[in-house]
Amino acid sequence: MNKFRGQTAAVLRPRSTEEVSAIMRYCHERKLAVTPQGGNTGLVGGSVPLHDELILSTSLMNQVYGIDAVARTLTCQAGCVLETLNAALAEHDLMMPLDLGAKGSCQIGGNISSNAGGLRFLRYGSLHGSVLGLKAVLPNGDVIDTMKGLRKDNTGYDLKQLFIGSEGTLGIITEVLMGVVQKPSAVNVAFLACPGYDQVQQTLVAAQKGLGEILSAFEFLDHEGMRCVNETVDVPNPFDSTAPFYVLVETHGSNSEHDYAKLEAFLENAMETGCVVDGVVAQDATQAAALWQVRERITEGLQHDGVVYKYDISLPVQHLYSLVEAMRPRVADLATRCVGFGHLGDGNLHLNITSPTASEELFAQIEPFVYEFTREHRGSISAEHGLGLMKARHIHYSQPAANVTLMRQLKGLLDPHGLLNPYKTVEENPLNV
Ligand code: 2HG
Ligand code: ZN
Repeated sequence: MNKFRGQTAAVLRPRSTEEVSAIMRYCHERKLAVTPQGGNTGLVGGSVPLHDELILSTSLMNQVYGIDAVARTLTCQAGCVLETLNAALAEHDLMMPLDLGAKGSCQIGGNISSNAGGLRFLRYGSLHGSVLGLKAVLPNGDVIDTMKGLRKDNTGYDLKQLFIGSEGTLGIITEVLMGVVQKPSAVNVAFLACPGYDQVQQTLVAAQKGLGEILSAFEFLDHEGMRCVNETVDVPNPFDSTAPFYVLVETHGSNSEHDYAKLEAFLENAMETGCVVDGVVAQDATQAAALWQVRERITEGLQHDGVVYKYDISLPVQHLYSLVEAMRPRVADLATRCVGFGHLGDGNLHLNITSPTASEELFAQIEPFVYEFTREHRGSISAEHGLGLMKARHIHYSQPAANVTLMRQLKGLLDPHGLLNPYKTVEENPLNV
């Protein structure tokens, strides 16, 4: 994002849990700080060293140990790239339960450390549910091993959960045992235009009702998001005329004709009730991929404007877009664009405001307003990207003081010298970056 610039004396590239353990033991004895780094695709600066931290890169830890097609599990090292894992699983008609735009370079260890959500969370759920086990190296070099691969195991605290979403501040994930899912033999994609946000919400309700268990994604973007991909990355609007909102609906199932008929019936109904004013259903995989491009390339498109102020907010669906509506007049004279898009089915808004160069005046219109609005509506200031460096000091907007105290106590217990990914997540950032 050209926002977080770090420096380091050395990048360490271990190949095994044992090597990571030896590194951490060494660093612990000498009080050397370490920033773990996976595919470096995060959006909140979580993998950037701030002062003189060593980088521990997981990129050489890229072995797939095995796929169990009966138990539906995959065992691998943390540095495996998400897309590579999907390619290996495809041979068994299986796939990973998560998918995100960064799939070509993000690593599974980083996905789990940041508890990445992505495009199909609606259907396959959180990594807190689909990670069945992992190995994590603690700051003192000890190895926590939860790799038994059992789906049910109620013996004491579920320790692996500590490392899911803690952004490499409590331990370094080195090996992973994932619960994986059936690769759907029937995938359908529809792209819809809606006349207003109320109609977008009604379309979501209709999709949940009419498509039920085959609904695998419900993504939305506003007209500013559409204009951005049209102008900056040459992705065309599938429709001749523009609309205030667009929705991408996807189904994953096992019977193509049956799913297609369901999707058509849903669409017909949505058009009859006026929730949808225009709609197209992909006729083949190429067309489906082209429709996905409109949604998936917004992040890249925004980058073309220069500086991007990026927010990843959880809000109740009915209040979700009012944040964009409240923000737009505040930034109108200063920003290039103010775009709202995201995972509507999960109540997750991506609010992005762009400008040619960094502007304090613009920033003052955005923060703390965006966080105050989120707190007022009982939302979360980070739905899926994490706190990293960018939002660590704002944790109070989404967590009560006693929760933050317990988090800091846990950090102190596992990492008494504060060596692992310092200044991130639950720690105050001394530089106020
Ligand atoms: C997405 O859903 C990513 O495309 C990135 O989480 C969101 O750029 C963003 O704000
Ligand atoms: Zn997202």
